[in-house]
Amino acid sequence: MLRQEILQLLASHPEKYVSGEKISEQLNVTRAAIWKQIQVLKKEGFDIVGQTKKGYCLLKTPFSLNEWVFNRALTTTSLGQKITLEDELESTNVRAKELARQGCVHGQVVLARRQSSGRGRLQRQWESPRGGLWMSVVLQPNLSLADASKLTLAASIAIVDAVEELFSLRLGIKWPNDLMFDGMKIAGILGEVVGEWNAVQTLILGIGINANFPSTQLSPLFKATTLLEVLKVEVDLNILAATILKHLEKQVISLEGKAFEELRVCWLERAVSLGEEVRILRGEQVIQGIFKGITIDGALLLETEAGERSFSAGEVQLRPK
Ligand code: BTX
Repeated sequence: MLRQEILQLLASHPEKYVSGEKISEQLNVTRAAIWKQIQVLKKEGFDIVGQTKKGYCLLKTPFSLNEWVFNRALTTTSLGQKITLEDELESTNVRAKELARQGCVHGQVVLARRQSSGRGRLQRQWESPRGGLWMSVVLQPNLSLADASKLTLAASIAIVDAVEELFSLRLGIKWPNDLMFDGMKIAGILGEVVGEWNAVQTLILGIGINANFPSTQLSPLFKATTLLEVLKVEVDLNILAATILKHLEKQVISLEGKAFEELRVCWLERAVSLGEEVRILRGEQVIQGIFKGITIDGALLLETEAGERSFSAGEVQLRPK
């Protein structure tokens, strides 16, 4: 596509002007056609300056999701090699499931700039305004159904590590897989198995990060924050997505190598409320105890007056005391 070729050419001359004549010769198109495409790129958020005698210079790429910028940031070998990017989707998990049923590849990524009906766990709603990172990854790893919950643990670790690498910001994981900053939710993960696991072995990993918007755009009932509020600057969603995928790919590979105990330890190092008194809600029932850690499958270990008990993520909710 001509636009991508123009970008490629400009990006290969960082901070330099490339003349319209040179672009026109190399890409075999008219200068008017180039000018037209440059206007479209500017609308997409590319900061390109044009000077009559010098030509065009690419100053900055957009922070909003853009396929070309995302591909340039990607360093993985399996995750994100194929992507679907839409301006708006009902839910990236729903689209990823459709693609999985049609037989898409391991590592297919679905991205949307906003979701009209984003979902959380247990059919809860996930508010997804423009400016967030709403992404689903289709995983067909060499693991069994029993190990599906380990992949959501791996995703939490990947998000913490990516945010720390890019912004030197340390998030905490609230069991089972909410990402917190200062007691407020900043990201969430929704893992869903598609079809018969043993036949197709597919897990959709939905990742939602409150990034470039203020938390006033979310319901005031949520205890939520965003990267924009914490960092005071907007972040490049393409680099954020690519860095999460890099860390996730590393985790998936080590899980396939059966490094389960390493994963548990990594998760515990990033967890919040560990060793603290917490409440577990099971329907109407409230169980109190000390949060001791997690099992190899991600179940929560609670030390209660009646001894140690374990709870799986599907059945209970964790509340700090
Ligand atoms: P969860 O069930 O742990 O959290 C959902 C709860 O979090 C809601 O009931 C609400 O109280 C609160 N909440 C809703 N929206 C937000 C928000 N933006 N920030 C903070 N708190 C919020 C967490 O579920 C899993 C979320 C996964 C979202 C991703 S986005 C990409 C993919 N597509 C999709 O539909 N879901 C996933």
